Amino acid sequence: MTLRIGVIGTGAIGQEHIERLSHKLIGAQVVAVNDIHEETAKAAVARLGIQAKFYADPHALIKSDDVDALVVTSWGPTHEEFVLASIAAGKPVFCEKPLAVTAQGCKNIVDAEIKHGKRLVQVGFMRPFDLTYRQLKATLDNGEIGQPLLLNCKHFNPEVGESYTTPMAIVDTLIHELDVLRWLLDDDYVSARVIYPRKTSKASNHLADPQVVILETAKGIVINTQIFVNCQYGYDIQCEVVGEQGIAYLPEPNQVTIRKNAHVQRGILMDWKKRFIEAYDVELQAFINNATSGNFTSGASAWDGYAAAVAADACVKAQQTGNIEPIVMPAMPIFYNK
Ligand code: NAD
Ligand code: ISE
Repeated sequence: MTLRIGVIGTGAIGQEHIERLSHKLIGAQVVAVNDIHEETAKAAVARLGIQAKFYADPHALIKSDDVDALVVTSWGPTHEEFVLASIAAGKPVFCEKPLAVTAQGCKNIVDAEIKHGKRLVQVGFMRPFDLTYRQLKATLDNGEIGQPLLLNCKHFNPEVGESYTTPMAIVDTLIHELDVLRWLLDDDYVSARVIYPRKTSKASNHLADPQVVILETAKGIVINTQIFVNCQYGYDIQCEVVGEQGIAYLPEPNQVTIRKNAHVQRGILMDWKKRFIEAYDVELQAFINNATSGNFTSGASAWDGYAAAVAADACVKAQQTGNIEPIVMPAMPIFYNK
């Protein structure tokens, strides 16, 4: 069976996902697209050489009998509306992060999914599918460095556009760490604090950059994450776990090492698309398999999206107050037990 997919939002990651669904992965076909910019959607369809109908109305696309499942890759503030409409139509939906821009928005989705009675939602948190994070998790789970005590992480981007603001460092960027570290440590967060170091001259007036977020978990692990989205030199994701018996580092992406002219050199990626390219492939193949079988056995759930958003809300508050803000995570409903 071929899963007929409708894509809402044909910008950067929308086009990446359409390409992998159409030309790389197995069992799916993109048959419908929507974007508020009609020309963007039509140009993407032409460039990628696919047969997909343009729908001016995203809700008509969601309801269409020609569409079995949805991929939502529009701007974050639109996600809640489109995911709720997909659940109302009883159709599986892959939604890029964030699931919704507030914890309450994610909770509305969780409630709708539970009411529907069957899992339909997968969130685009791809890092748990990434080989390097899986290697790091296996090292921790094998007890190779003993109990984890302390983490030092970095989420660095070379630059961001003018529309990027201070809270986006949390809801757009740190949200990946909020998801993957909860999975890596099998733990939940209990508090957050944000510190603003000296500001880079490369950041706009409406962006504090870099930022340091300090999270504490229920097991007492302290996580120090530096977010620096105008670092200039590369797209650099780092994670160092200090344990009772040693330190484990997230492996660097594979790059050739060159020894030349009295230097040892290794490249650093500049683009998020390349750093996690395999993880995006695996997560979307998982979605095709989940949606086709009707059994969501892998990938981030709506509850995972909600958990990250609860922590993100506290981090945004901590940005504003300068205080240590509590993170109170309700117990997971049995519905989401894996
Ligand atoms: P983008 O701006 O390149 O594309 C977004 C597209 O959505 C645009 O074409 C825009 O016209 C369209 N759009 C906006 N409002 C719409 C609406 N109401 N109806 C239909 N289309 C609408 O942004 P992007 O970088 O592709 O990001 C899209 C989403 O994907 C964001 O939520 C972002 O956080 C997420 N993202 C995730 C990753 C990841 O690593 N998982 C990477 C990049 C982006
Ligand atoms: C982008 O929105 C993503 O989600 C990428 O994974 C992230 O690392 C990048 O910083 C964001 O802009």
